[in-house]
Amino acid sequence: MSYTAHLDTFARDNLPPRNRWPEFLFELPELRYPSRLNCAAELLDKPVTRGHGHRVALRTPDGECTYTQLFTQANRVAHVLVREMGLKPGNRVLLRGPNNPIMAACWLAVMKAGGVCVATMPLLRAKELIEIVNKAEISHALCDRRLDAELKAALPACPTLQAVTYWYDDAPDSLDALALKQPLTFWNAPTAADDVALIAFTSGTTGKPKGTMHFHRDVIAMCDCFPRSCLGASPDDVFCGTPPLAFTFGLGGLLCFPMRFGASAVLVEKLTPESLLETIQRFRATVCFTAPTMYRAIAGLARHFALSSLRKCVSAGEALPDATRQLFRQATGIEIIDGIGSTEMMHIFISHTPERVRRGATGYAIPGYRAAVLDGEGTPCRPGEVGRLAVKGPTGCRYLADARQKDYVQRGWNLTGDAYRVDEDGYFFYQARTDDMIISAGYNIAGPEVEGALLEHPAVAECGVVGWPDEERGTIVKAFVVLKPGCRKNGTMVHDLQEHVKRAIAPYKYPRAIEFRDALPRTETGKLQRFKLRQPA
Ligand code: 3UK
Repeated sequence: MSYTAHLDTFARDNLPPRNRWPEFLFELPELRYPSRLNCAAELLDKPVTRGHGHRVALRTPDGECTYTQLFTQANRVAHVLVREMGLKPGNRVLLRGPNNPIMAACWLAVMKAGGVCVATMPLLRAKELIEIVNKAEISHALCDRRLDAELKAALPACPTLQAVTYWYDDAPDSLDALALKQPLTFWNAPTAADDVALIAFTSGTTGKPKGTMHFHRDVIAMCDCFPRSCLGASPDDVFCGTPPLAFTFGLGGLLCFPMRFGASAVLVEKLTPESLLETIQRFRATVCFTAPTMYRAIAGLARHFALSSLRKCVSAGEALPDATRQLFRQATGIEIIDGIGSTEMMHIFISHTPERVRRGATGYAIPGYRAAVLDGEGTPCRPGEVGRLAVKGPTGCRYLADARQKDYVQRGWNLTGDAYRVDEDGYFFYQARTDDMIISAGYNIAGPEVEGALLEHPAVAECGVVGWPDEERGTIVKAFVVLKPGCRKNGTMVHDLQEHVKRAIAPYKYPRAIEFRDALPRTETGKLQRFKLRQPA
């Protein structure tokens, strides 16, 4: 067995068998890491010891924090974990809080102490927490006092969870108080590059959540791929955006990427379209990470704000409709950078620079990754043919003790569950989630294409398109539409929207049924929950 700093080897013991791992690629010289690597030492200690400590790392509406301040806070929390809470390297630590500097310091502290971080979405309920705690055999928790209710409700059903500390709290045994008593420096756990650093649970729209395991080297690899090749980040960048740090999209975009480049991140606990725009204006943010629906919402409000600092806007989580791309460019002059990533792959693997955008495409396999579209037998499709997206690179899927490993990883490829086609130049075009392809009267129809057509209609604010059971036709295309304020929900509107779609794309794809809604069901990560639309109200 190779070297590990973990005394508790649960994570390593529960990795999938080697023959079920995807193939990993480390062709780029910058992706060859030493065999001992602690990602927090890399992201935090290095800038401080190299004289960068006085620079701002995190900004919030209440103040800012330098790299040195974040370093000392993370060191103190690491001491609390080890001295006061008895953490042994390899123990799993639940982290629960909104996006703020304490949450960031706690994440870095767990890395420093050699713990395995399991960050959870702030809105998770006791039932979901119980599943995660028991699956990952979590022993320790750091939790924002304001989010304690669901954790407390979960505790009786979580026998492994022995040590819980709260922050944002006046109690004498709060994390805030305990941290104050600790030394300012900490001896980092000498983790192996392939020691598990975090277990990220999939946002999972259906079924039991899956824990995806990522190594210390994976955290650094995600920083050395997408932000290098597509963002061109620099120390003067100010990152902002909406995804929770518990979502790997947010962990990268709002913590690890800025730190890897010596830049700063604005952390705000709750963002609406207006407050995101205010944040960009107030902090002169240069880079923004959020989901397509947010770009659509802020495009309509952008003219009321001074956004001249903004340089790069990254969209991920679900497909970016072309109508949203156009709307946003007209409003701000900025070409959105679309990118597909997944919790299994940790971050983005297909994307593009603003200069190399291609209409309708997510982009090309970014340096470090390879991508292909495969048919049912696993052979590459011809350009233009729709098949299953397959990727490999420096990161990849390793589920925590889960038989579904064999579905995601086949013949060394990671299969994301997305239907894609690729053109002759290697640009990948999203069609739908593989299970969301609508088969109606023998035709394959991709819901997102119909959504894209509907979004070009001036009355449509948001929409979702699914297959709907129909006695005569088996399945029909049905659209759920949220209209813009002041638009009438009536038969004329239905007819108008249908005719609009027939003109925009192949007429057989038009929605035979349209239902108006006030809002659409979405996950905390901004994804449309199509399965909820499919359940008759
Ligand atoms: C879908 C997209 C089309 C796609 C994620 C960036 O979304 C992230 O991770 P999840 O595990 O979901 C993965 C699935 O979401 N998707 C994401 N981005 C796009 N579909 N175009 C896109 N640009 O179905 C994928 O398989 O929640 C995104 C970085 C880190 C992430 N975890």
